[in-house]
Amino acid sequence: MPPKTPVITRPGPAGGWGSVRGIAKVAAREHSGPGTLKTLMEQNRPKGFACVSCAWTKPAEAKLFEFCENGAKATLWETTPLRCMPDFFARHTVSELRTWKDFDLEQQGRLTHPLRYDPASDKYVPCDWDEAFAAIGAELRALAPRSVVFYASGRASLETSYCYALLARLFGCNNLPDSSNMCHETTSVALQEVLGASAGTTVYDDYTKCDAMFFFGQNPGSNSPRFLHPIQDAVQRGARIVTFNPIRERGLEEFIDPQHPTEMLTGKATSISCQYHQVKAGGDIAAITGMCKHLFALDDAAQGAERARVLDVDFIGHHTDGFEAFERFVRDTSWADIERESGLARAALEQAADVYAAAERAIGVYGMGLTQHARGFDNVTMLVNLLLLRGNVGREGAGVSPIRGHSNVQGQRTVGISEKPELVPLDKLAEMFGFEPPREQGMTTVEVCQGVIDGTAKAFIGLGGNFLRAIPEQRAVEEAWPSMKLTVQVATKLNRSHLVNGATAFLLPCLGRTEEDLQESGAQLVTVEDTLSHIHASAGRRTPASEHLRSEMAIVAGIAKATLPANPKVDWDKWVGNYAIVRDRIEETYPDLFRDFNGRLFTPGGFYKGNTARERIWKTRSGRAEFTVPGALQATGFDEAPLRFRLITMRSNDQFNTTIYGNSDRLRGIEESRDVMLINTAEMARAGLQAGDIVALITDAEDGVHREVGGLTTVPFDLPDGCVGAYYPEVNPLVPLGHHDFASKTPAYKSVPVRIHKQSAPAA
Ligand SMILES: Nc1nc2c(c(=O)[nH]1)N[C@H]1C(S)=C(S)[C@@H](COP(=O)(O)OP(=O)(O)OC[C@H]3O[C@@H](n4cnc5c(=O)[nH]c(N)nc54)[C@H](O)[C@@H]3O)O[C@H]1N2
Ligand SMILES: Nc1nc2c(c(=O)[nH]1)N[C@H]1C(S)=C(S)[C@@H](COP(=O)(O)OP(=O)(O)OC[C@H]3O[C@@H](n4cnc5c(=O)[nH]c(N)nc54)[C@H](O)[C@@H]3O)O[C@H]1N2
Ligand SMILES: [Mo]
Repeated sequence: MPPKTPVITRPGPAGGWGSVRGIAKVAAREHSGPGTLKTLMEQNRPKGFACVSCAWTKPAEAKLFEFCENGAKATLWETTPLRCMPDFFARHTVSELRTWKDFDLEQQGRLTHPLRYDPASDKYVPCDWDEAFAAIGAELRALAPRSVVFYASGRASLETSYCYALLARLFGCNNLPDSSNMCHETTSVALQEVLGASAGTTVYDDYTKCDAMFFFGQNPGSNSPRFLHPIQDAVQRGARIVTFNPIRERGLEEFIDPQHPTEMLTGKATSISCQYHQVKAGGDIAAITGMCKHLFALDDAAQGAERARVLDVDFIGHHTDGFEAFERFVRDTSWADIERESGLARAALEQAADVYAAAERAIGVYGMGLTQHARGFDNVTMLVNLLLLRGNVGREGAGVSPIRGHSNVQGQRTVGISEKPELVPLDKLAEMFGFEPPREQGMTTVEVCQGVIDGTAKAFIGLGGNFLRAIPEQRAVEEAWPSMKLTVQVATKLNRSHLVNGATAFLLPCLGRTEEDLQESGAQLVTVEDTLSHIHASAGRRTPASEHLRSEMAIVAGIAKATLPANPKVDWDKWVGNYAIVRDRIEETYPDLFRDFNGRLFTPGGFYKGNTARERIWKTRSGRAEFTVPGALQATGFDEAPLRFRLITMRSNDQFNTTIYGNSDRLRGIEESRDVMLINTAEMARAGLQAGDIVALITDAEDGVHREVGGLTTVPFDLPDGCVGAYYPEVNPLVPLGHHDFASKTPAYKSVPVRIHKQSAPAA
């Protein structure tokens, strides 16, 4: 079958009627009933539930509808009346389902029964919960702890996450990778190193006070749309937004607030960015070096004219380390190198630096455009360098602001889901629960993939997520996966990762966050941490999708009880009966972060976990904030070569990670098909291509592995030279496992070296 032809349109502003239509389409497809609006109204509100979509904060003063297009889609996705029942699995073998599209799998609706994989019939068959737990426990007990992986995808609550991490450690390993290892691990490692705190330093109030925001590779229009409100407010009070992004993302250009009647009726959009710099993928280190170079020039001039300094010399002198080396690096780097590596003109970078120099308070915002590179660490620390030059860390209205992805991904790390034992208070756990916690490093996501390929990983427990779709080196990992002894997936809907199984395999359906979680002491609350480090309670109220579902907490406890020897200090049944007891344990483990945890659950806007860097307490090696000299000017980790392109893997506003809601990338004007390759017209000519040509992308790496994804339609698109774009997760087989950030091992999904192979001309 020839690939479906994409339809190219002129995209409207972010928000507006387009977003309302987007919600309506998903509502129709999910057969949402009238009760759903009631559920939506409870989203992100005090006493309601925390959105299952992104990690943007839930402000103290909620809007009438404190949800966005994508949050609504995520809720409708979870609350669908469609059900994926045992009879469905009786009709389809697992091999057959493996040929289905991701979209069609999830479209079957919510999973309803615990299922065991039966290799004889190649089908999933229903089983009891107790039977499942007993079998999982027996398999686990027979395995060496370090061969077992406990993956988490970033949604499970703080309570469940704490217990999950404890389960792994009581079992004997630190193999606790999570989706963060493919996402913001770069942030956790880099900010910890240079600021001594692994999370962003801003709070909501800072957005209302800043004079400028610098956006590096974060796309709020698609990925955190509620963030557009404070951005719009900031613009309207005169703050300036400067964006660095290879793609002109609509949400950073124009926004119509869908909750503002006049804006909706008049179609009057707010212009967002005052400057938009289409940096080359991987060109941010050079771009920021250029900005810093101009700041030094401005500062030299100010000193010459005896005007106020441009650099915050006081801050630099009292609070930072490594300034001289950094200054030398910037002064020694030539504009020619900066222009070549960033793809931006000197004048453009000077303009960006002028806005920065004029802003008394500036925030640096970033996302996957910085973290998912071979030199992601240098990307992040360069942004910090820029902020440090003018003392923009630890001050009101200023700071560094990574925007996290999954709704509780930051929180999972906070309460112990980490493969890095040094980040976890192991001595405290030892004392609380009377055991000797494992001290050796656990596996990151990349190391898990390697472990599956080389046979050292023998069991995989997935607390949510779609691991096999989200990872790099997808084909080799998928091929090796069945040689594992045990695979267990805890999920709400069927996905690809459930269709490739170990010798023993279970698919365990869980409650979603919108659903009432009834336990012995009554309906339970859970908690999550947002990207601004605020902790919120979340209460589901809907009737569960099936009476056979269990909460994630109960499933983790079920596995734990069946696997671990009895421990009088860990009463799993009591904990499941009342999650408040687990919160007490969390508070006992992390007394500084979770003081009076149960008492502060309903603090408007959540309660703040705190951040030492925000208080200018630097828990770094030098005891100061660190300036860092990057290892190279470009972040791609590979050399230029003729007709070698940098592939940017993209998300659309009609997907949440591997969940594809539909084929409409409305904000980029690409409709009907996701099987596309975006490229600019000059590069198209250089590569001998025409619009509509069907092409394959082939990874341009000299490691002897052939990686290819074909059937992509060539679409002319405004991208920088040398770059092509295609959708995640479809092109994940192209990403080599070894292509990751050198410091954090976050896969370098935003610059994959590829060649283009023309397969055929467009169908007439
Ligand atoms: N609707 C929706 N919302 C989501 C998600 C989703 O899939 N769909 N996923 C959630 C998750 S888990 C996450 S982590 C976040 C992700 O949210 P973001 O951090 O926004 O991630 P991406 O959209 O992958 O990439 C961000 C931007 O980086 C740009 N970019 C690519 N390469 C470069 C570069 O080299 N330099 C610069 N400066 N920019 C670059 C891209 O053009 C894109 O606009 O969103 C969360 N929210
Ligand atoms: N090429 C490329 N690859 C990427 C990225 C990229 O930008 N480019 N981004 C990376 C990033 S940032 C991330 S975070 C990862 C995402 O990787 P994952 O977090 O592993 O993947 P998701 O697609 O978010 O997982 C979706 C599945 O989660 C399950 N689920 C949904 N809700 C719940 C729930 O409440 N409980 C449980 N137990 N299960 C639930 C459903 O079964 C659903 O199918 O992908 C990474 N991969
Ligand atoms: Mo993410």
